[in-house]
Amino acid sequence: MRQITVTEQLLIHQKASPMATGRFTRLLNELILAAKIVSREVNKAGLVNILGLTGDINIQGEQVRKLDEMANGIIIHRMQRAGLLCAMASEENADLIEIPPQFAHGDYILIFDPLDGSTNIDVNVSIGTIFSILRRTHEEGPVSSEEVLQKGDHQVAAGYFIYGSSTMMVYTTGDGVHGFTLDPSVGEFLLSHPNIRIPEKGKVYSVNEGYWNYWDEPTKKAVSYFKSTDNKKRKPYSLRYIGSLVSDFHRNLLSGGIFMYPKDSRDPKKPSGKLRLMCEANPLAYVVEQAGGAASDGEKRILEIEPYELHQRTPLFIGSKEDVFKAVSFYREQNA
Ligand code: P6P
Repeated sequence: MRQITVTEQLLIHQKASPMATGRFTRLLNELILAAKIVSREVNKAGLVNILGLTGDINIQGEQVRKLDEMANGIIIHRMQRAGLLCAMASEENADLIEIPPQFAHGDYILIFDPLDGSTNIDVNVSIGTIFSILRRTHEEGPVSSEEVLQKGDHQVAAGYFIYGSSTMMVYTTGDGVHGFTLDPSVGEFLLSHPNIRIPEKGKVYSVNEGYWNYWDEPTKKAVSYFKSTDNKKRKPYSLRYIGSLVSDFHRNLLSGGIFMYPKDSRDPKKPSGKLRLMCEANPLAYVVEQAGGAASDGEKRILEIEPYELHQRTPLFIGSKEDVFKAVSFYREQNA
């Protein structure tokens, strides 16, 4: 197959959307450069002493691992100099990240999780970078928090990089979902998965069943449904849970299935579950809907949630449309 680079694909999209300008293409290419550098560091992590903990605790109250910090620093350094952003927000940083005055500014906002799945770093399980791109709502001046706290339906683009057996980039700009695989010999992401469509219904469910005793009834009914049989017509789903959101999501996007991170009663400070709306749920919800799937918090589409706080969390049911609708039906029953 003729090799198509991301740049070519973006230019095709740019031609198709008169609104798109070369600036957006440049923005995505800057992010790709940052991801290539992160990929290089992740892939040699075992050889250089950058595994393990830094001893710091991030805004999420999680221990910061050296690769987390490194990835966060690389992305911030590169994207501050891209001349296309007016602000950034990272899962690792409590507040908005300003663009220093000495660098050119643009009207895009980048929200990202620099290295999701970081607890898996030291055991060589695939991890990833998740990104969401918004456009500011005011013309100029300092970026206000309400310009950043836009609902997921307003995203201009979203996607992720997955650092696994190969490094891939999967993204959408509202014109379908496309997957690219990094060819390290030329340092280019080449189109490997054009127009990804998630199967309407899967055979896999992904959830941490260890939290069973902390779940509410609708969650228990949903999980019980996926593992049950029904007078032999319906076989149970298989449980696949890597504990790395990007990896679990990517497998289900390509092969079908549902990923669930419901709310649970373990931590009263986190009543809505562990995953973050702005830098995890929103970007993956945009990708999955563009691929024909669905994403819900149990009551509404993830992309309809009006954010009130940069690091707010949300329950997440995401994947094949029929499976998500089935899971959500148990919440609807409860609220009926
Ligand atoms: P648990 C990784 O820390 C992460 O944020 C996601 O990548 C992953 O899906 C989830 O947490 C796993 O959480 O509570 O099942 O260990």
